[in-house]
Amino acid sequence: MSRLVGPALVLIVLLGGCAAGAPRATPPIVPGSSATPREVNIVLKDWVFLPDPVDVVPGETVLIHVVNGGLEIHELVIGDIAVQDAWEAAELATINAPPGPTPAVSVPPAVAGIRVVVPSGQRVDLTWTVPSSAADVARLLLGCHIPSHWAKGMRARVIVAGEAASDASPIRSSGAAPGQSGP
Ligand SMILES: [Cu+2]
Repeated sequence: MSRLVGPALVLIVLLGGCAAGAPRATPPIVPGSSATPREVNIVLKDWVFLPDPVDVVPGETVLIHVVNGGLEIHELVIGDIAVQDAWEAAELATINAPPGPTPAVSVPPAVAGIRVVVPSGQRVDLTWTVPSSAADVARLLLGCHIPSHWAKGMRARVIVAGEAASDASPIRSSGAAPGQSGP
C-alpha cells in the first residue's frame, strides 16, 4: 500500500496547481467623467497596440496616456473603419517623401476621428469622450497608419467593458486598398 502514497500525493499537488493557475477576473471599471477622467494606458509597439481590445464604458471620459514603447514613430487613430481607411490612404500617399519627419497629412473632418502621433520613447496624453451609443463604440478601432504599419497588423479593437470581443469585428476585413496610393 505505501508504495501508492507517493504517486497519489504528486497527483493531488498537480491538480491543486492547475486550480490555482486559473485566470483572475478583470476588476470592474469605474467610468470616468469630464471632471475626473478615467486613466487608460495604451502602449504602441512595433506593430501592436497594448492592450487589445481596449475596454471603455459608453459616454465616459478617459484620459489616455499614449506611450510609444517601440523603436519606430507610431500614431493612435481612434475611429471606425471609414476613419481608418481615410488615414491609411492619406498617409500612404506620403510613402515616397524624403527621409525625416512624417509630412503633414490631413483628411476630411467627417472621417478625421481622433489622432495623435507619438515619437519613439515618448508619451502623449489625450482626453477622449467615448461615444454614448454602445453600437457606435462597437464600430471603433485603433489604428496606426504610418506607412506599412496598418498592413503589419497595427490595429486593435475597442469594446464595451464587460462584453466579449466579437469575432464579427470589422478589424480583419480591411487592409490597405491597392490602387489608392496616389500617382
Ligand atoms: Cu505604427
